[in-house]
Amino acid sequence: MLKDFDGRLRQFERRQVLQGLGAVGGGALLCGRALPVRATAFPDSRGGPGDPQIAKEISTEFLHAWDCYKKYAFGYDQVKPRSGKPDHFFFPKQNQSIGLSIIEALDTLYVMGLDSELKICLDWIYANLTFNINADFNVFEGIIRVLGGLLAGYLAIRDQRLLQLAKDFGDRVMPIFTKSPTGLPYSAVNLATGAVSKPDSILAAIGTNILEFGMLSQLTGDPSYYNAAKRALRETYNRRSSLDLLGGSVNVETGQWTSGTDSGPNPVTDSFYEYVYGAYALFGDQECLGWYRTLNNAMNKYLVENYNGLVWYKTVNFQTGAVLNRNQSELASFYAELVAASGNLNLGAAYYQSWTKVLQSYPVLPESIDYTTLKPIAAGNAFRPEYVNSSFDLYWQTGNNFYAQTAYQYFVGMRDNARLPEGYTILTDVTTKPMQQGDLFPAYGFAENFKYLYLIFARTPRFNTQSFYLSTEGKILCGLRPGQPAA
Ligand code: DMJ
Repeated sequence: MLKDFDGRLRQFERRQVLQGLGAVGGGALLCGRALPVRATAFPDSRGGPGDPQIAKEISTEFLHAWDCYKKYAFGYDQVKPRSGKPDHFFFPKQNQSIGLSIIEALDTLYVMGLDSELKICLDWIYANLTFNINADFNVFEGIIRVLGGLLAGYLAIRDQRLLQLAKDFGDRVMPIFTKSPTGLPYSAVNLATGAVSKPDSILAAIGTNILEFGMLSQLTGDPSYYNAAKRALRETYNRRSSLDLLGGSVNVETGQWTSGTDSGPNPVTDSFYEYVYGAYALFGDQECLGWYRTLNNAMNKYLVENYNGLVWYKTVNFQTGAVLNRNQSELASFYAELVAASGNLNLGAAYYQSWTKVLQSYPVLPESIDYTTLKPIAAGNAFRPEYVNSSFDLYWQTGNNFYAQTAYQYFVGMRDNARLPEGYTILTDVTTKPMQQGDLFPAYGFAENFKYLYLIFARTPRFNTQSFYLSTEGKILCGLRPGQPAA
């Protein structure tokens, strides 16, 4: 019965996409790129049936982190595991939280089959979550974490209350687009009054919203969310240089670039390209695919370089292509999977190999390196998920067990160094022995690291390994199967 109901719902959603989103052409995917169906099983046991024992190890560690949050900070945004204190992520000045870790964890709890924990979270959300908060709100983080979390939660359990909260949140954030003279979004909005602020927006903030806003359009039948997000991408694309490169930030009121630095997949751009391509992968938007191809080709021409046998993305002036630095942020390591998914498996595999080489020296990657020496520039690690994000996607794209093995290596590095008697933590220095531990568990740890790892090794009827799409925050926007039993 549940299956039939889900089938009808999906049909309904498809109609909404095709009718509601004018931008999406006929024959569009309902969601996610279809992965190639493999004729044969993977060469070893990790491919076909997965590895339930490793999956169990991973969910056990997830629970180790989760129990600490529950004990010391439930209902707050994050936990400080060493001091046993809560942490406010969005509204520290107001001393206020919105239960961010709970929102971030919803679909992870679902795919891991942790149903009693999921129920506790849902009860908390229905009783407590409100967005009527009179304070400036960081929209980049808010959209990928809060809106994405509520949507993924809804896609997992199909409770309308989650969708209503997502819509309420989306409506409160919409002024970032509608109040902007250029259509490029402001970086902050007051959730209670709709007042916008911070007009100098970095590329990540301008372009990391079409997946969540598009899904909101798809689920509500209101195309305005998707159209606003797409306009921002178009406005950015139209401001590219004659080399087809982009600067780093724009004043959304004047429309002028405020930084002419193109750092490729590194900050301040990072997930921008992921979302230009994602609009095609998730919604079948061919125009966005064309934009991605143009921009990515230019990066291949002016940014990609082979240095001492490893592939990296240098940072350049977007108008001249002149090299500005050869730093590489760990945040960019997700780009290995994206460049592979979009058609260049050789480059994606090579970029992953570059980061794997660094992982051999530092079992937890430093925040950033100078790739001419492979030495850290910033020696901490904020419990970063980007490398294992690539492991996960490359594993499912290729069926190559190398990606499962290196993901496991990443897991061991994390467990050996970031684990506390209670919970997990960020690291302040990965170059010392033992590594220096900080005192924070970022909420995205419940959305990303453990989920990517788990979904490499687990096989659960709740997740469709043949067709899925995860956002930059690890939210499963396609591929969840509601109403299924746990693994
Ligand atoms: C997460 O919020 C997301 O992965 C985002 O895209 C980049 N930064 C963090 C994790 O490092």
